[in-house]
Order: sequence, then structure tokens, then C-alpha cells
Amino acid sequence: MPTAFEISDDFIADQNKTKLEWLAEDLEYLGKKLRRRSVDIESMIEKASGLKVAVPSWGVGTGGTRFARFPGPGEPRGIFEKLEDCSTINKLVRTTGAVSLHIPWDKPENVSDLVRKAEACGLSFDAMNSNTFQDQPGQQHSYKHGSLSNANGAVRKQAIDHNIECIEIGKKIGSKALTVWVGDGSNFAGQSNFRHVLERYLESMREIYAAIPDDWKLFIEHKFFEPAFYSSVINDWGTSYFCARELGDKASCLVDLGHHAPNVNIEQIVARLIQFGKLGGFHFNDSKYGDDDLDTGSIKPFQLFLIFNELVDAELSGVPDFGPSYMLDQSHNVTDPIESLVTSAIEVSRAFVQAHLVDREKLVEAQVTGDAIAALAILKEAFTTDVSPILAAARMRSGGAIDPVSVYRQSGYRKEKAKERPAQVGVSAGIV
Ligand SMILES: [Mn+2]
Repeated sequence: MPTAFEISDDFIADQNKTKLEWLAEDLEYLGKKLRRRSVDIESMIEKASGLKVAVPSWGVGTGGTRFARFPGPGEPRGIFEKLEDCSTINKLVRTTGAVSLHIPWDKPENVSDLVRKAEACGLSFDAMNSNTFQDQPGQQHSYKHGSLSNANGAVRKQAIDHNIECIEIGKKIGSKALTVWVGDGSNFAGQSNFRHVLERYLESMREIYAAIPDDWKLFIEHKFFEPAFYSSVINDWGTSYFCARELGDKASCLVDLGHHAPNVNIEQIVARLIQFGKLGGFHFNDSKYGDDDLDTGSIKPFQLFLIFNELVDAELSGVPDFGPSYMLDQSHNVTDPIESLVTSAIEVSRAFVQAHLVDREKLVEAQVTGDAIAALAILKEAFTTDVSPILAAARMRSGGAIDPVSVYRQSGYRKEKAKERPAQVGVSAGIV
């Protein structure tokens, strides 16, 4: 097999040379501005380098849009090629060194080959994701009427066994978490008994929990609707929290930003879960209407900042056992998925660094004196600071690109992949 095209470190370094002078100027100016606020720009560059966000294997393929899927050129045809694309994203931004797998979409024929490929790509494995929301070819029982909460015990067992299989694969590849999102729910009033389905879900989850290794986490992802739904079983953070608490210490709640009704105060949900010790992690994306899976920070960057404001506040106040997992989970329909994921990873870092610029002493003062205008102004001062030079410097010092999308385009990566990977039918990607 011919060697797959890669963007080399040297190519990135060469491209960076053309931007070095301007970056130095921008850093100097921003450094002076931040000094006035007693912020050391070097410590912010270190912060930016330290924040990691995982990418989903299913994100590097084109997702489904309005009526259909419109595949792009050179799409990855299997998990190995997905890893190559994930590696490319990481080379450019250097904050996305872990990939989250979806089983059975990414089920490896040979686990050691998969581990070797990941090592060659400089990647590790993030949370495992199970799939009991669609029927697979040859599957004995259908999930048409639910999986973990199905009224039929044989269907539940099949769904439980599948989750345990995901854990087993995960153990072999060095993953440390299982994310369970179920599409279970009802389409008609009266179709299911709200209490009974949740009882059955919990009963199934207890069996999955029992198979979770001690150094693993079990993430429960809630979602309030699906198209044509009347109810979903794990509909909100409260239900998710209840289930995580029922299951035990290894279980916690995963917040997918798109899985809420429009205008819901997600940052407050985040604060609640932090306070209750059950914030497990995030699936970052953005939305206008519902679960649109738009690119992170593309619609409501202030919301993303406010979420990170809660996270950084928890980090700085030393909340015990605080350490949520960060991942992107979005669907790319009209963009090159690599460009979208690169851009989104940067938006996560941006919100994180901006949240570190909040003057927390002054904020507390404004809060206790009831000065609402000042409180908002303190947040806005941080949010409106253009931290791009900090992010660029962090990337460059880690071997990444000052201008990742430009380097990616200059490299001709997609054109090379289109030659290596002729179009085929049936690439698995979607909104989950
Ligand atoms: Mn998700």
C-alpha cells in the first residue's frame, strides 16, 4: 500500500515563518494590555497549551443535512483513515490528541492493529460510545421500541451486552470511559409508562455499571428530543443526575450543548452539576434551533464563554475531584470536516483562556454589592479580549500552526486524500 499523504512538521514550521513577525507584534501589544490588568501573558499561553479536547471519530466524515448526506471528496472510509484525519487536526492545533470511538461504526477487525495505527498517528483513545439507537445488519432484536428501557428483557440484554462489549474493546485500547446516549423514548402520548421505562433503563445501567473498571468513568448523556418524539427517557440533566447518583461514584453526567431546548441556561446547569459533584464531561457544538450540531462557538460564543466561566471558577476555587472531559460532537454538512474541527477546537481554547481573564476578585465584589452592571462589564471585558495571539503562540510552541486552516489549505491535504480515497457509499457519520 502506498504511503498516505501527511502534513509534515517541517511544512508547518515553514508556513509559520511567514507569520512569525506579525504574531510577535500582536503578542507584544496584547501582553502590554494584559499587564495593565495584572495578567501575565506567558501564563495564559501555558493555560492554552494545557487544555485538551477530544475529537469524535464520526466528526471527520460528512454528516447528514436537511434532506440527505452530501459527501465531500476524500472522506475517510474506515477507522484507520479517520485516525489519519484526526491526526492531521492534532498536528495543526496540538490540543486534540485523543479520539472518541463509536461502536460498531469503528469496531476494529484487529485491536492491536488499531492501537498500532493510533500510536503511529500520535493519538490516544478517549471515551467509548455505544450505539443502541439503530439496528445493525444481522442483529437479533430490533431497537424500534427502545433499547436499555425496552419492555422486552431480551432486547435490553442485547443492548446491555453491546455496552459491555464497548467496555471490553475500550480496555484493550486504553480508553477510560464509556458514554451512554440512548435514543429511547416515545412518539405518542400513552405509548409508554414514564416511570416504568426509567426503572428499566436504570436496571440495565446497573448491569453496565457493574462492568465498568474502577479507573473508568460512565457518562450519561441526556437529550430532550428527537424528531417526531413525544418524550425521551433521559430527557434532561435532572434525570441524568438522578441516574448518575443512583448508579454510584463512577457515573456522572455529560452535557451535550445541543441537547437542550433553545435559550436554556446551560451555564447554570453546568454550575449545578459541578456543585453536586456529577459533572462528567461535555460534547461541544452549537445550535440555533435544537440539536443542530453546528460548529462550536459559531452561533453563541458568549454562551460558550459563560460555560467556561463556570468551569474556570470551579478550577480556581479548588472544587474537589473536578476534572470534566472535553470533546467536540458536531455534524459537518457544508464544510471540510477537518477545517470545522480545527476551528472548533480553537474556539474551545478561546473560551477557556477568556474565562481565565475574568477578574474574579472584582466580580465577587460586584456580586456582593449588587452591582449588576459592573458584574456584566467584568465578564464582557474578558469576553471581548481578542486572545487569538495567545492561542496562536500556544499552538506554535507545541509544533502546531499559527494559522491552521491556511496551512491545511496550502498543504493540499484534501486533494491528496481524494486521490487516495475514492468515493464510496455508506460512510457512517451522523448526529448523535
Ligand atoms: Mn453528543
